[in-house]
Amino acid sequence: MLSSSHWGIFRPIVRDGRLVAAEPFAADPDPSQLLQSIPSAIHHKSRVLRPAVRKSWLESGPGAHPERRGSDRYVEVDWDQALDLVAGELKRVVTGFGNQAIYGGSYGWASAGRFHHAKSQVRRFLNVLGGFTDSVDTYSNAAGTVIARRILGTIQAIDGPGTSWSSIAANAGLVVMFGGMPLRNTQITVGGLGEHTSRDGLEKAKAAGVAFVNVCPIRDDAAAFLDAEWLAPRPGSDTAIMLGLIHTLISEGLHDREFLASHATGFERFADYVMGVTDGVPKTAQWASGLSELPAEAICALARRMAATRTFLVVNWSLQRSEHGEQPFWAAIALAAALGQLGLPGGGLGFGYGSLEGLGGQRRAAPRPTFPTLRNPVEAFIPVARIADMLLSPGAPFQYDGRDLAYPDIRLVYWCGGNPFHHHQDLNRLIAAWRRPEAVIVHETWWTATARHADVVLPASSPLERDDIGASSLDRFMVAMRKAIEPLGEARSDFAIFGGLAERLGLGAAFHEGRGEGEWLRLMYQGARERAAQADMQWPDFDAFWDQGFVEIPAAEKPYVLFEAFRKDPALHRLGTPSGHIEIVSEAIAGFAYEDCLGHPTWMAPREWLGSPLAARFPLHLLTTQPATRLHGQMDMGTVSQASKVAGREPMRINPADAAARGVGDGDIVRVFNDRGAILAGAVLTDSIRPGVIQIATGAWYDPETPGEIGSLDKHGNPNVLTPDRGTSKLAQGPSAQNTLVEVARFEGAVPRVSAFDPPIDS
Ligand SMILES: Nc1nc2c(c(=O)[nH]1)N[C@H]1C(S)=C(S)[C@@H](COP(=O)(O)OP(=O)(O)OC[C@H]3O[C@@H](n4cnc5c(=O)[nH]c(N)nc54)[C@H](O)[C@@H]3O)O[C@H]1N2
Ligand SMILES: Nc1nc2c(c(=O)[nH]1)N[C@H]1C(S)=C(S)[C@@H](COP(=O)(O)OP(=O)(O)OC[C@H]3O[C@@H](n4cnc5c(=O)[nH]c(N)nc54)[C@H](O)[C@@H]3O)O[C@H]1N2
Ligand SMILES: [Mo]
Repeated sequence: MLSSSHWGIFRPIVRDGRLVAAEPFAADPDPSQLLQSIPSAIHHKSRVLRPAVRKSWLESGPGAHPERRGSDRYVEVDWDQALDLVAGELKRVVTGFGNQAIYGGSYGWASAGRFHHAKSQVRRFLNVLGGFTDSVDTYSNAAGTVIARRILGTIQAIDGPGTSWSSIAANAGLVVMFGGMPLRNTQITVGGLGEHTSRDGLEKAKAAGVAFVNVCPIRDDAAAFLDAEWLAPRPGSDTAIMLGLIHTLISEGLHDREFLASHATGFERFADYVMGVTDGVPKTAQWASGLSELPAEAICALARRMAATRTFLVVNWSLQRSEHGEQPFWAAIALAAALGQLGLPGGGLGFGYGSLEGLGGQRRAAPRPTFPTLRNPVEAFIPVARIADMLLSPGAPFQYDGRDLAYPDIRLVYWCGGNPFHHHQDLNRLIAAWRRPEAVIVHETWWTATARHADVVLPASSPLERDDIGASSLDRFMVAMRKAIEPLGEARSDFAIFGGLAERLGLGAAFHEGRGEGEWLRLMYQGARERAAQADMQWPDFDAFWDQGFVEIPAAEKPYVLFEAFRKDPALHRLGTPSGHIEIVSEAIAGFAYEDCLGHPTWMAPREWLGSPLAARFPLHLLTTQPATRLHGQMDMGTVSQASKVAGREPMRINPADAAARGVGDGDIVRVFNDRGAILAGAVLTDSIRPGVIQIATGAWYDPETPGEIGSLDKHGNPNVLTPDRGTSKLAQGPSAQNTLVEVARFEGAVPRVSAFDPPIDS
């Protein structure tokens, strides 16, 4: 019997009704350490066991004391009372303000199963109710996705399939990694996975003689066995480096004029910008050196080396999670076009090979079971990371990808399967915004910070407490996730919760169509199986699949090469752009006349980076990277994450020189602060990080010293207390978490106890 998670398929070992171990799937060559955390997390004291209502709200009704969200205690109620309350609230808001007043964007990763996919469940429910204000794009890759759609006409370079590692190993001489290739991130893929292949892909490329260059503020983001050359730029300077590389290529006649003429549009005009014809500033290697602090000779040498050999560029998603985050992706596309190797085996580029598992895997496209979410009649939406702007400024205008829009007036926020108090930037600003709606309803499995800022919290069962099907488009295995234990406390699946609400609202049949969990799983599997048969894949029937535990989709016979067909015949295989070519100049974007996203890749200094005046007061650049020991905030209470804490706080990696200048020693508790807030963290000294930069992973549960208070010290180390809440630009409006300057000091006070995992319930 199997189950699955975003970090791997596993075999649950159950004793006396308790999960005692999660054994790695036998076919996985490189299973994730995160599996070890599952048993401790499933039975952790921080589970939400019963429906709970915020005290002031229960006593005084909807909207009462919104400033107590975060500090109020909770009262447990029975399911009937909880569902009556939520159904009544939904009715009140829809009747009084219309469906647009419900924000159901509900961003978040939830769990791996395709039926109990929380976000699909909440969407279907709210659509049946008449619709809701939704969100578009992701925190992962908003700027990258929007720019790639416009420049390449597809997001395949971001979402895969990308050029296979096997093609790179066989054909490339050089891999240049902007943002490294951190294997910690490839533990994960959305929807779960049976096979971790990134380490093997890298090892084979190395064994085949491929050389690696790591352009990254953090050395060990490239595995030691790669023996990569380390170039350690200032964070946020990649666009300048790429322009400097292109300048060198043009100056030395190393750019591929033929490819640029036949497959790209606008290179001449862009070249005028690069050479300084249009603005008097030639983007030389020397110029790029001034911004990035990489030696100019290293930039020139890298450009020559790239042009002289088959080169693959890996650009991680992290680079676009910053102000003007569209630019490094656009500049990377221009650089790859100038090198002229897109569509050749082992050449070109791929985004996110070090962001997720599976982008360079060798697989066949196969159908996946999906749960139908139906149509949303409400047209209002926001770019996902603009949530605080929306709540704080109803009616205010904003721009997005060529459209002029306005923020809707939200009265009710519904969250199911995500954690904005983990994922959003500038949490103190979010706390202020979160006081605006009259009701906040959250389904959660654990008492996360988001649950602690809700009015009604409904306990969602964990994946081990229900039947499901696990599948990901980036993996070859589809898995029968069979219920292993009974739900803890009174937890119910999101499907059951929405079913109960729909019944109360007279919408039961429209929501569940008379089917229970088992019938939905059968229907979803059969739909995918029929589509598979049309593609000549024979899958067992549902009962055989359920018995067998998984379906394995054979690997593709030959390596995949991104843009191969387009390269061979750009007229027949036009890109989905207006020109059909790679748009190094985009007339459409130029036409929007955004001052923060021009018609071609452009260097624009961010407001907050080591090159800005603010660095005089806050001289350290904070990178908030993905955590090696958990998935975002998930499993922070688990054994693997807990073992990584330093003095009970989230580790902060700092260069020994920066630490010495502040009298900070290894293992010290430090206060990390800027004008937006302050957190405690535990110092880890390492020369793997360049001076001037510190690293704190996301995901430590927000734990304010004074709950509910704006500006309270976070005792635990959630770096989103410190990050800025700004859109990348008017084009994508993505999150720009990486532009954060801070200062660090030894913490001298009495050390407060971490209380993030204590349920806020009076017994
Ligand atoms: N500073 C900074 N911030 C970042 C990032 C960064 O790089 N820097 N990265 C961003 C990125 S890329 C992302 S994707 C986001 C991630 O942000 P989120 O996806 O919001 O983070 P998770 O912790 O995965 O939250 C998922 C929640 O769903 C709950 N859950 C799991 N299964 C179920 C279920 O079946 N039902 C219900 N109702 N709930 C369930 C989990 O308990 C968990 O609390 O964070 C973003 N935030
Ligand atoms: N273990 C684990 N893996 C995960 C996740 C997790 O929570 N845990 N989350 C998953 C999710 S949702 C996503 S979207 C992906 C995100 O994947 P990414 O966004 O790619 O991940 P990060 O760890 O933020 O960044 C990767 C590396 O980029 C480098 N970097 C940061 N800023 C700069 C810069 O300005 N210039 C250069 N050259 N390098 C820079 C940092 O050294 C960092 O370690 O990760 C996924 N993988
Ligand atoms: Mo993400």
